[in-house]
Amino acid sequence: MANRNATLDAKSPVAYAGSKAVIPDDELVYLYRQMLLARRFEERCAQSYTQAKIGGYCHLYIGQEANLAGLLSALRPNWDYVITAYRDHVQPIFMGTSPGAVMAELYGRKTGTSGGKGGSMHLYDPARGFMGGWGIVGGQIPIAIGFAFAAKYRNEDRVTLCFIGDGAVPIGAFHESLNIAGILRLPIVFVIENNQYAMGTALEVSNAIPDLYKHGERFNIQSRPVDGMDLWAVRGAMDEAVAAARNGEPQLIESKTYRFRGHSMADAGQYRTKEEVQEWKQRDPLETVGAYLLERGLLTTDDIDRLNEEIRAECAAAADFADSSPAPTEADLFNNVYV
Ligand SMILES: Cc1ncc(C[n+]2csc(CCOP(=O)(O)OP(=O)(O)O)c2C)c(N)n1
Repeated sequence: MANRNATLDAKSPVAYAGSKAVIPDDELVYLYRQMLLARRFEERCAQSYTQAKIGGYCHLYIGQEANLAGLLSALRPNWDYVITAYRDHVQPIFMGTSPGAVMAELYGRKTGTSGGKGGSMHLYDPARGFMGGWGIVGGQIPIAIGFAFAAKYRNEDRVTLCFIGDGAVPIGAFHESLNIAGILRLPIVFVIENNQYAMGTALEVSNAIPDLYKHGERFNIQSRPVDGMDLWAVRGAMDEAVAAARNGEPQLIESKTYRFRGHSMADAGQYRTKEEVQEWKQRDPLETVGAYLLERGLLTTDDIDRLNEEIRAECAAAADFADSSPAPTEADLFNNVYV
């Protein structure tokens, strides 16, 4: 269970101070490796996109890895449901989907998670509980309600984690879905990943209530903000939220975070200053967790170098696998289609 420090006063900008005790040492090393894998995988995607191996849209998760590890590690593997929008490469990898299958999907190959017909925004691995990346802003939220309702209806104690961008909060489906979750007391955790921008639109331009967690309170959903650059804080908040959701109490977390790269590979980032990006990079979650592991003697710099080497090789192998995989055939066009 989480160690909640100080206060749960929802008005404080960061409700959880993030006690280090929420993550045991051996798990922390594992989570650091998963965060490194997410970062290096996305960097490999950027390279493949530049080489025109990946077509269409490509949204990278770089900078937000404390959310990935803090949220997903609080769930039951191969049991709980996870659903997100289009920034979706790293969640299935964290949940056990092979990086090769994810990269193959990005390359549009038959060996991809959606047979090469979904691409970057439509990864899918239901066997592991990953119920998809979805391209329509806010479109995943009513679908998440369906999973949470099904779990409750079938008397299964599965929790649904629904990732939501700050840009999806003004969308009607967000409010309708929270209302239903509040009425039916669904086992769901909504996580608003507030990375400050929806494409080039800053939070305060598109949201009348910039404290996004407050929307949950309107629907009788326990809600709190958390420092999304702090792995321990995210995990502490999520441990509590998951325990409550499994008891039939819907939950909402607003995680304040930042994406270091553009909205997508095609974004030149004219809407924010270099200084602002640099400021957030000072709080790079990989640096913070890495420094802590070194300081505690849980890893050495040699260990970290070796890990990086290993992971780079894993990502290069994923790209080779994608590159050498066949494209879908003409006949595949008619598979998985309702006629
Ligand atoms: C209904 C709808 N409107 C517009 C778009 C175009 N669009 C794609 S991403 C995006 C911004 C969403 O930002 P946010 O929800 O904050 O997520 P982030 O990209 O920051 O992860 C928009 C407007 C869309 N995909 N769907």
